[in-house]
Amino acid sequence: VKRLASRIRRHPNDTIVAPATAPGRGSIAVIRISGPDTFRILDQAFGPARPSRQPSHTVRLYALPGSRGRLLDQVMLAVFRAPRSYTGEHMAEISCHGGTVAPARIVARLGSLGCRPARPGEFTRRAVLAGKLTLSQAEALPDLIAADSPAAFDAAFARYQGGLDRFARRLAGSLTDLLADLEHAINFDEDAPPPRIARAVSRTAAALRHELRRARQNRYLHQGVRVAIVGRPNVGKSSLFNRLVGSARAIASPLPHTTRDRVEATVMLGSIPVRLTDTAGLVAGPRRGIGRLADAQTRRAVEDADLLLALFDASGRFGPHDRAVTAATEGRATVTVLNKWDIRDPKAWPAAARVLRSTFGIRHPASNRAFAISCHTGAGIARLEREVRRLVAPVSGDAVASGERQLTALQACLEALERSRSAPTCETAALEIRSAVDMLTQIDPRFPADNVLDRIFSRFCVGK
Ligand SMILES: Nc1nc2c(ncn2[C@@H]2O[C@H](COP(=O)(O)OP(=O)(O)OP(=O)(O)O)[C@@H](O)[C@H]2O)c(=O)[nH]1
Ligand SMILES: [Mg+2]
Repeated sequence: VKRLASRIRRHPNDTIVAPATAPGRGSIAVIRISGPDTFRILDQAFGPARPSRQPSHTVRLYALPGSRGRLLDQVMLAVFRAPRSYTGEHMAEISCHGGTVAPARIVARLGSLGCRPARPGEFTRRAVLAGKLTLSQAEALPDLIAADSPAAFDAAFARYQGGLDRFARRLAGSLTDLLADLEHAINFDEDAPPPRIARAVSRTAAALRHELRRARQNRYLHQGVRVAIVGRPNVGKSSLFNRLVGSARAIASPLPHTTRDRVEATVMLGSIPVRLTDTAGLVAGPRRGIGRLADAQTRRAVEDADLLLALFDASGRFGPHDRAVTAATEGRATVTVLNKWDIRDPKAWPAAARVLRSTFGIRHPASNRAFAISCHTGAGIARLEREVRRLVAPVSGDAVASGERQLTALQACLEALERSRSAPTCETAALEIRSAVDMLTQIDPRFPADNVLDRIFSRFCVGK
């Protein structure tokens, strides 16, 4: 009852109006109106023509009279009766002449007859409250509209079509089955979760981890990806930066500590905008003065980056400063790069790839191959670029999530599953799995809280 009451209270009953097309010159502009008084207001606005008699889901041509007998504009009117409309309410769309005058006049006229100007995203907000769209579907809309490449559009459209709802439902279903299984084990007084359940949890966690990776990568389509080049002083970071950017943007010199500030440039890798950062060299041990400031900048760049290029010098031996680099990149998505391959020291680097891993125990989730390059001759640069491209490329097929809210919930779900894997007893494992299911249901709550709705719809345009 409480839920119902809050739903009724929140269910708006005023009638809203807004232009749905971008302002400026265009052949037509569309004005939307939604709410219980839609047809009363239209009848008053359109005079004897009486749009309330127009059948639902039809379009008619009207001359729209103004207040003093003059015509405001000639328009097409599409009407939609509740509940078969975008918002679930009575709705109409007026297509008038584009530009600034006609739409403003019509909105003002409808306003004078009792409509309120809609807030950003308010039509979609009503659609969500009426159960026409889930929150996740609604959240895909701004990305759909802002997409500036076909790949970005397709990814957002897949989300708009409800990919996440299906994924979350499937996942919640299999976790609920697991819970039943666990409760059965509890009844039989088993201490630790039986191996078959542990295996099933691992499988589910792996599927979720895979999906999260896809989702993060699809996010790059909209937001771009941040790639930072790190390495000890003088390994050729600025030289690589210039190679990748295609011009001498950063100063490269034989002296160590040439670069102090972060230097940034954006390059396109396929359909993905890449924000590339050149950093000051990392060294082992404490630093003073400008060095310390430079070091702080570099560490911030490392933290901000989605992908790191860890650069080493193949012409010399791996030293303590390199160890500072491997420490900084440990556990991060990193591509290992051996530069100065043209003057490499075969004694120091017998083979590029596996050496770093086996000798120094570097483990990077993104790539376990090392790339030999020369910024002087250009050798290996194209291969390195291909690898970066591969790592940040959008995943084909419809990745299901990519809003911050969904990613956070899926990540929390994954963490609960991981905790349940190491749970000592059936009871604690069951507790964690139950909280994992809760995280999934939070993604698309049937009755979203007002502050969640406010945050989401503040990103929308008026009229959407
Ligand atoms: N032989 C050879 N020299 C290189 C290569 N790449 C860079 N260098 C040289 O190495 C020196 C250092 O290059 P930078 O690009 O300034 O190195 P950095 O890592 O940015 O150095 P800091 O900013 O001081 O940390 C320069 O003299 C470059 O010309 C390469 O592939 N082969
Ligand atoms: Mg430099």
